[in-house]
Amino acid sequence: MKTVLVLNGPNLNLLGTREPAVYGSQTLADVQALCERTCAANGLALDFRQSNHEGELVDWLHEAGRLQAAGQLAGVILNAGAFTHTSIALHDAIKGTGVTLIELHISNVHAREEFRHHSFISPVAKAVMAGFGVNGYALAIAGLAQLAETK
Ligand code: CA2
Repeated sequence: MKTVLVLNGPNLNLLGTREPAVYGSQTLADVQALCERTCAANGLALDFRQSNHEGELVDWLHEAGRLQAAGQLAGVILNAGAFTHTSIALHDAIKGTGVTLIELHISNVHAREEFRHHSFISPVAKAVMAGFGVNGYALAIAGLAQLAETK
């Protein structure tokens, strides 16, 4: 059974505590439970993580590249939070590992402030998901499962 690695970046540990109009009222633990159910329904295992530190996310992407090369990983779903709009290091890590990655945002970043419109992740992502609320995590897992099947 292949694994899906779901990586969450800075401040996503605060999900459900503030800004419910933008991000909804579910917590990151609720999102993890949703991902567990969706992975199980698609015959996949789940590895779900969150970090506020850019370097830790880079290290996890390197680990993902090794696991994918070994045939153990279906791919990565990355909500890089605000690092989406700033991080050349994450761009380089995704490009350098060649990992299959879906960029995910809970909100529709293109309908928000101008500074959220640019992403360093999109050019190196297989696909981009934004604006479906936390249900986007389930949709991204289903998409990754289909990609893995057609390989
Ligand atoms: O829409 C998304 O998923 C974002 O990646 C969320 C990031 C934001 O910087 C991106 O532009 C879009 C922010 C995550 C912080 O989430 C919080 C949730 C509740 C309370 C405070 C922060």
